[in-house]
Amino acid sequence: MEKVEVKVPDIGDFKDVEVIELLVKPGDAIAKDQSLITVESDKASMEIPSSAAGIVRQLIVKLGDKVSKGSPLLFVESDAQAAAAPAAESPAPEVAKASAPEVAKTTAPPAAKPAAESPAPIASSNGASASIDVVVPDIGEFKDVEVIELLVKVGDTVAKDQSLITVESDKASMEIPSSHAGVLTELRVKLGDKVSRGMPLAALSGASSSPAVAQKAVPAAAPPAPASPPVESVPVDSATAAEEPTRSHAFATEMGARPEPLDLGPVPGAKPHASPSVRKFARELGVELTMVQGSGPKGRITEDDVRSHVKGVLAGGARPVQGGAPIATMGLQLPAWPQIDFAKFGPIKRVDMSRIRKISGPALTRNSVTIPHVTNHDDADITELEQFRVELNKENEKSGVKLTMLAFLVKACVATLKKFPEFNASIDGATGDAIILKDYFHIGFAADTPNGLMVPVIKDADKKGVIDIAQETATLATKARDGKLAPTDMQGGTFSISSLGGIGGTYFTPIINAPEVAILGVCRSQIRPVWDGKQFAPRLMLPLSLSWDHRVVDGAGAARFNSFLSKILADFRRVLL
Ligand code: CAO
Repeated sequence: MEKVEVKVPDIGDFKDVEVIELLVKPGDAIAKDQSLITVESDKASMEIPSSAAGIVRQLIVKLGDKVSKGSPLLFVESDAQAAAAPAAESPAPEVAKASAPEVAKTTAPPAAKPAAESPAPIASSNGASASIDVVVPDIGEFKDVEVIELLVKVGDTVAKDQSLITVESDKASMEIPSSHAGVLTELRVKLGDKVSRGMPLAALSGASSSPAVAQKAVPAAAPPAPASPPVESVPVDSATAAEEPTRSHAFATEMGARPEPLDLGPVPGAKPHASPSVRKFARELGVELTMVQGSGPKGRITEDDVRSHVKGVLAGGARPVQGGAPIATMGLQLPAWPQIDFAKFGPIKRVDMSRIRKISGPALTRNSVTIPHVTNHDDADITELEQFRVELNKENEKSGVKLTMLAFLVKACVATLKKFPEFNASIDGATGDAIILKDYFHIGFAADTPNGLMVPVIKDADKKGVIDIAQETATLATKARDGKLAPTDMQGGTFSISSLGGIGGTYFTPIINAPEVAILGVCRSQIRPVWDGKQFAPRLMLPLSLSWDHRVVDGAGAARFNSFLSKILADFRRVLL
């Protein structure tokens, strides 16, 4: 085994840049090219990938550190194969050297960059009112990058070094500044264009004719690390090796970490898409970007989104706003979360939250804070139903299909939802002033998985029999536990059931799975003495806890819902009615 110290590669003038994100932790198995940290300057943010594969043994950097070329990042322990691979294919130090000048040219903030190092723009005139063609400067290996933002428009007076456009790759976003001052007469790119070095960007009139300016372009503002920027690796022990996953694999992992599948809106912990200037703007205002819903292409956050978010917070109110804009956090004035060094009080172990928890946690908080929840509890007598279920399971023992209480509950809920359609509804997210009643019955059920809670959905449960539903819940629960649920498996729910019956408890208060308006919590059934008018009889009672959204439903309706549901569970023939 070899212990390798991974350092920041030669990133030219890009010095003392702040570490804003740690993307790996001790114990992680990392691949070559996997991003280790994110650094950020005024004009760009970039991820620094690793050239070494192996297990992270120690992180040397921490959040807020300022790093430059050669700053140690972490120690990686890799096996012989991992060490051999880079040595044979692309020795990190050599790549670092080869890339250094490019990186040096492209990563420096414009102000700090000697103009002579950058390609000159095409100056069509040297006169006082020269027309200048601004081109994309040398941005190293950064090719065919997408224009995601136009920061100026024709007629604007542009200052030298003012950002003209923002481009973004998988690993970085950066603003491209103007090499000259002048009035913008033509913008030669549009949103979605792919640009590379030397491509025409804009035309300026009245630009300065100073040779110093006309001949020497200002470089691109702190572009990202090149496609595979090298990271210096310093062997500490002996040579190592490990199979090196491909770069596309590393990207796939990153994509997998996005919250897309669950469609839960802004997610703290997830990576927000925002240009460096927006990041800086948000930081200045103390806005957590992960809480801001982006309105730009692919959900990118714009400066206006940050402003709206702040306005929303200051104004209060929790109504969903047209266009999927962020839900204001109701102007809650809350004390800061306690920052405690728990290790002072005893031994601790830090465990990172799973991806699912990072996604579902904020959504649960949103739902809990923004929905006026009320929970009604009730008991259903399932003595006969349970006998029936056990009987059917005996009959079907050989078929391998197990009828669960959950499957009966799904069917009973569908019948109840048909009777009380306001529970199979959503508030219109666009206007907030209408209720959408759904004429389809897609029932979600909470599945406890090693990585956290998932809510797969039984589609068209009204059209399925109890046996089919039992089979489908079993399949979906297995998929959930194996981490194999597809996004579509979790979409479209109209009502949810959270069953803790197999585990225990009496009653609880489930959180509504927005944009649904109600959820049924079920706990473990127990034999209880129930007065039948003459005597106490032992009955199997199922505790029900129905949480509902008071904006859509009232307490009387919820009581009726529970009562109707209990009647169905007590006599399942009622499902037919
Ligand atoms: N009362 C008594 N026993 C019950 C019961 C109930 N309400 N519900 C289930 N059981 C029993 C079953 O009969 C079964 O017993 P046998 O093995 O003897 O037949 C056992 O409990 C296990 O049932 P199950 O859990 O395998 O099956 P299920 O269909 O009832 O549940 C699922 C499936 C996916 C809902 C469940 O596995 C699960 O993940 N539940 C947790 C949901 C959760 O975490 N909710 C909380 C959300 S809020 O954080």
